[in-house]
Amino acid sequence: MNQNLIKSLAILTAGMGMFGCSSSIQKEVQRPNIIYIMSDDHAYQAISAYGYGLNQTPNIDRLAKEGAIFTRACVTNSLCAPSRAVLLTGKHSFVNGKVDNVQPFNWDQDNFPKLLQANGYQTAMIGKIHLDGIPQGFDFSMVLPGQGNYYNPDFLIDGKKVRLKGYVTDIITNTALDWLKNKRDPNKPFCLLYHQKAPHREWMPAEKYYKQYTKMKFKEPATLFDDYEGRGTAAKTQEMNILLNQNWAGDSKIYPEVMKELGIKETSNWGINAFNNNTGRMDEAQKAAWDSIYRPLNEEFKKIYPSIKSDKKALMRWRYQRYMQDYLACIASVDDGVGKVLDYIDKAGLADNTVVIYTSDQGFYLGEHGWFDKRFMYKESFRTPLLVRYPREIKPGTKIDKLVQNLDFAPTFLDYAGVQAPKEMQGESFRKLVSGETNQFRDFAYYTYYEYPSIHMVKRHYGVATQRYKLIHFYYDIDEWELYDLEKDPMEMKNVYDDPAYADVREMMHKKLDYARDYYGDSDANDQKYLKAYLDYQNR
Ligand code: SGN
Ligand code: CA
Repeated sequence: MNQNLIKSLAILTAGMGMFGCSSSIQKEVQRPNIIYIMSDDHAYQAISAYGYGLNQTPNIDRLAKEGAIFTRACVTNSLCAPSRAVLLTGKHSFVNGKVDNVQPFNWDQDNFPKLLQANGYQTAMIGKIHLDGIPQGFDFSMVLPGQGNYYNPDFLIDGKKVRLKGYVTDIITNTALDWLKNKRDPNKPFCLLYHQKAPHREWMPAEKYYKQYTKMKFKEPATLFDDYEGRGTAAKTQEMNILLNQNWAGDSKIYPEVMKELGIKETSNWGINAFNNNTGRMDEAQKAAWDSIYRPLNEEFKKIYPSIKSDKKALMRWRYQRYMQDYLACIASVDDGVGKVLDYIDKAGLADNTVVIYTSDQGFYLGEHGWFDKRFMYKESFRTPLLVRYPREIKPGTKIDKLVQNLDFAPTFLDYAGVQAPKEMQGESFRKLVSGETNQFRDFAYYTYYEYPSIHMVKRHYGVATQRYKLIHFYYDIDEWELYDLEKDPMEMKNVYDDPAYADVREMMHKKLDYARDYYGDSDANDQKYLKAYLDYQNR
């Protein structure tokens, strides 16, 4: 018999009782399909199901309503390419080798799509992957080269470059829908990786949404004007400040000629290029629509700039609003795409047997501590949104507060597919946790970050988090420890590492950290190895 046609059987026994099926009834079920939806830099604060009140994401919220929301899901390394390597391999960065955005990724190593493929699944990857080389493990792949572009983007279709007309988020969604409707083999279970580029910098929204969002005003986070008192050198020396480090043209969309007129110097030497490249890809109609909104916005700015230019707070406030308008407008298109895919699988009768996941490659700062970007093990970038719907096993309205990580995706998906995870995979399946069959899960999360010195200047660090505490070590050109009490100080404003009242906690967390490093096979020698590789790469 054709291996690919063999449908594995699963026995549904206890646990089905809560969905109205008698536990005595044994039912044969097909292996589930998997739709893994991942966006890029989507902060959980910008998903309405998380309750921050910033924006509305009704379609993503459906997953929380009809399935589960994870309130403390987190990543192992808060950066794009490393996060994707962890997703695919189920191994920490220092094991899969992709520790930062610059060093190469080895596609020859094992990954979960390869294993699903070998076990009869049809697999596809559509959208951003940000890992060089030809993707392995997919029957079909259509990916953006590198970061990709928002307007009229280039794609690599099974390795061949084509330029497609339109808005990137819509193109990725339409391609995913087309694959689901017309390209896949209905006789096989499938695994689709549907990866948006949005809402990555420089936040270029679709016409429908910039028209709406540029008129909106958003609430400011409590720590927008943080002075980093109570934190260490790393928080004080980063380059992620909205006022100081966002580009005027590239990020805030101030036209270069307007900057000139107002005497504004661009923040970085690529800010104006970024603006020109992004708008330069538009065709005449796209550009005219863009200008019809962003030109008047620039005119408005010309009027107010003289009165706020020496008022740092007012400038920060203006730039924060500008940032949120474009960032959240990008998310509106992402949310529409999720709605279309959910509608399709519901109408096609696939809903019951499809695990749908929504997540981001990491979290993001939306003005907390005055920041944008990610990288730190601090809350907003360490956490990532995670919502999962699988009607056959997950009760609607489930909330999970365990420290599930992106490291756990590969083993979880293999578990759903009935495929044994290789013992080299370091994550843990959360299938039974989210179905309610168990409430046991690893009680810590281990984290590493390597890309320094680099853009945003976030120092190298590693650390361990538990539900209650977080211990971080910043190294290389400093040697500083930070300890946070997440219950008393949820915004992580006060490092209590040297507070005598926390002596016992400090010792306990050091033990946890030693345990975690040992458990995953990390060490100072690893840190030095990757540091040397990075510096060699930069000086090559
Ligand atoms: C670009 C961005 C940075 C971002 C990195 C990595 N600047 O360099 O802000 O941190 O990508 O992002 S940009 O103005 O050139 O877009 S990641 O998501 O790919 O890791
Ligand atoms: Ca990212």
